[in-house]
Amino acid sequence: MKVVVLAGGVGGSRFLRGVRARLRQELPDGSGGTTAQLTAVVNTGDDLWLAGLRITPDLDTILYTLAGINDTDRGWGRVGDTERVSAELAEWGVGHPWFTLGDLDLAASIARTAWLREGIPLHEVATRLQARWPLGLRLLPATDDEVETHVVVDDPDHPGRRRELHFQEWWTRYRASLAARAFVQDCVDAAAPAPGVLEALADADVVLLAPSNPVVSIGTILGIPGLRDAVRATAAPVVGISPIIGGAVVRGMADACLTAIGVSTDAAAVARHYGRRSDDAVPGGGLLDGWLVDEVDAAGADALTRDGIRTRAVPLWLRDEASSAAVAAAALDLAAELA
Ligand code: GDP
Ligand code: FO1
Ligand code: CA
Repeated sequence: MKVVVLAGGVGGSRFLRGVRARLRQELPDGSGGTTAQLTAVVNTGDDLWLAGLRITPDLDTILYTLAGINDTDRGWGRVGDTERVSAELAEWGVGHPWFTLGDLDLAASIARTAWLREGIPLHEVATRLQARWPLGLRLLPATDDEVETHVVVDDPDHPGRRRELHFQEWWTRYRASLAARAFVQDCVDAAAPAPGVLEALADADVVLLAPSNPVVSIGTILGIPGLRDAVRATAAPVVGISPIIGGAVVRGMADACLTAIGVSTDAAAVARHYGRRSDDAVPGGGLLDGWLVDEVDAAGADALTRDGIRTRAVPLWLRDEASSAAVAAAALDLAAELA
């Protein structure tokens, strides 16, 4: 069985850990792995250049989490990392005071940048970085091209004027406190899905939308030309998992992103934003055959099912590998019903 998951960083990695565990239980290969093939198509809109290095937060968060070496308290970077190099760079004013990279994390970015400078495309760089750990899945960037998410805000220094800043500055420096007027995918028109992405979607038996940020993670992946159409065209059922539980985000500031695009922070509203797959009225065309909501949101499930998105309510808290595997099992069961 071939499973493809569209994913952002934290929600994506928590969910992927469960999908991997579930596939190992359901389709064991006899030596602790699985006969299934799991591919994650990962958001690259958060990526940035910093101190001459290419930083890829969502790819790295998934890499470290699935390798079991992530810093769970902080939510990014590697466990037990030190920040000696960043402190030294700060003395020279290199980098941003609001964005600190650990030393081991910097090493990964130095390796990545060295390979990129040799002309090796990002998907191949990602393959090299992940080869070091037996991840049990394939991590693919959504695109090899530099398509960075920018946020249009009211300029805090010049009232009445607008300013465009990198998503990472809006998120990390301003903690999404500046009202977002729009999200822009810089240079998206010239971009293409990374090699392997369209093939994985076309060959998939199941496509899952992780409980990731619907705007700046899943929305950014789907904005790469050709990608949304490939999800719509796959013969596989497409099932999404709600990142919203009981009208609130579980972690992070995705509510600020949803508000900016006029979608309420509500599990059913996010499903309607993605749209029923056969619905051409949704901008870009609808995506979903199935949708998982948390039990506290069960009241809205029947209405969504009547509207053509088959919806199930199960506990959606990804507390640990077991709870995440249970969510993955529910998603795969729903997909099997829809196949
Ligand atoms: P980021 O790239 O690090 O911002 O992470 P993602 O885009 O992958 O995911 C962010 C989303 O994950 C947030 O909107 C959270 O609500 C969601 N999320 C985090 N933990 C959980 C969880 O335990 N359950 C569910 N359903 N969603 C979660
Ligand atoms: N988030 C922060 O809030 N502050 C940081 O200093 C920071 C550093 C950082 C370094 C590497 C990395 O891969 C991620 C990092 N993050 C940091 C997290 C990241 O900026 C965001 O949470 C995501 O990009 C949003 O999904
Ligand atoms: Ca992200």
